Amino acid sequence: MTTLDPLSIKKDFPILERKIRGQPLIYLDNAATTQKPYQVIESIVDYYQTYNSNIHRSVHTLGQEATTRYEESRQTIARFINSPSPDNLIFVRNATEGLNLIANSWAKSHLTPSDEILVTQMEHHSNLVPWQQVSKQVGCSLQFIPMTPQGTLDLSNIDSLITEKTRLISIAHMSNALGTINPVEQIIELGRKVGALICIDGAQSVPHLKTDVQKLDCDFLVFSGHKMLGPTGIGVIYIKSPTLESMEPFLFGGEMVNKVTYEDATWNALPMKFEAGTPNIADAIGLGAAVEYLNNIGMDNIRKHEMELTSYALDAFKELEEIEVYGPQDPAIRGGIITFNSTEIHPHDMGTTLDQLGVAIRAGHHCAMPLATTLGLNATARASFYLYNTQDDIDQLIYGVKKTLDYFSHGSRRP
Ligand code: C6P
Repeated sequence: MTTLDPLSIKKDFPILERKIRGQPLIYLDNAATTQKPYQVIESIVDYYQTYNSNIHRSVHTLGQEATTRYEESRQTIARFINSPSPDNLIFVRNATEGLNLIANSWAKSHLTPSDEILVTQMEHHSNLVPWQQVSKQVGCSLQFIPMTPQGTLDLSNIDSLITEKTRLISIAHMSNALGTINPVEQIIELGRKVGALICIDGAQSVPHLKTDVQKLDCDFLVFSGHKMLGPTGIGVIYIKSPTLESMEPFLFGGEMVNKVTYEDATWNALPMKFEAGTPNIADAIGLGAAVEYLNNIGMDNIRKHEMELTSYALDAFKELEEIEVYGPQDPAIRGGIITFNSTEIHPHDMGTTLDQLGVAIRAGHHCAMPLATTLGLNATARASFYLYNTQDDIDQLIYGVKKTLDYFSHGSRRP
């Protein structure tokens, strides 16, 4: 039995009281972005209403309060992922910017033409395109861990893929397009044997799975605040020492400097060295509030709840013969993401028709076009869950899918 109460959690999310086309909103697009509780919204309002100020600069009271709250938020997030120090965390705009920071500040200066970067066939564009650019610029090669037809990683030839040439392995912990939870621990262990650095794209995993960077022993971890109840425009990158200290910044300007002359400059202490210009103060504080909210519920409870929802949804979809569900069938290696298609209906039509019933899902290639091509698909429909979703939400989804199938197959009345 689940140990969290989604119905009482729902009450913390004002948007979930909304009606869409006269129907209660059933929000199942959490892999794209999650909704925000009062606690997060109020923390942002509180910053702007009571202590709005720039940070790390001003000696006045507001400046000190804002600096304290910004740095407290960094500490809260550092504890959340068990970082050895808050100084290993850099605030960025989102996971995408975090990956670009690694590409520009580490990969371009540390890799050579004989090196290899290893990713998987199921990466989001944000964990693929930056590495394509690095390999073009440096002349190194980009390798791919293939997928099985079930949407898991095919590790049967992994020894020939992770070799002495592999300098960086960058993989999604959880696929946004299939929900697959990848065996990152096993891949990290293999990477360590050949001295490769490991980057984990935690955009889909950090919001849903308890994450311990020391236990994982990864070199880089990136994630986005907006997918874990926090605001948009704020993300985090964790970088392990001493890799962090070996990196040069790629954004230059105010706040990231120590001493500046007309000719040259030296860099500020970590992590400010990588946070050039005025940062996104309000949203960094909002992300701290989001992490406190998640801590209060408990990440293990969230995972358990999502596994139950996923099993329930997988069973319900099995009853629909016209629907194919992609990705692993075992909820133990799958997050709360159900990607599905019908041979008869374009996923955009599915999404639009479900919207008539108040059910919000995503349709498209989910920013993983090569993965869709590998599966021989242009687009899929995707429902994704979070802590406030209930079995009733899934019932409404299934009802909507049935109505849509009925409407498109038999031309019956629009739902
Ligand atoms: N996936 C989705 O609907 P940003 O946009 O920077 O916050 O996150 C990028 C990103 C990186 N990796 C993975 C695995 C992701 O899922 C995402 C974002 C959203 O699936 C928006 S495309």
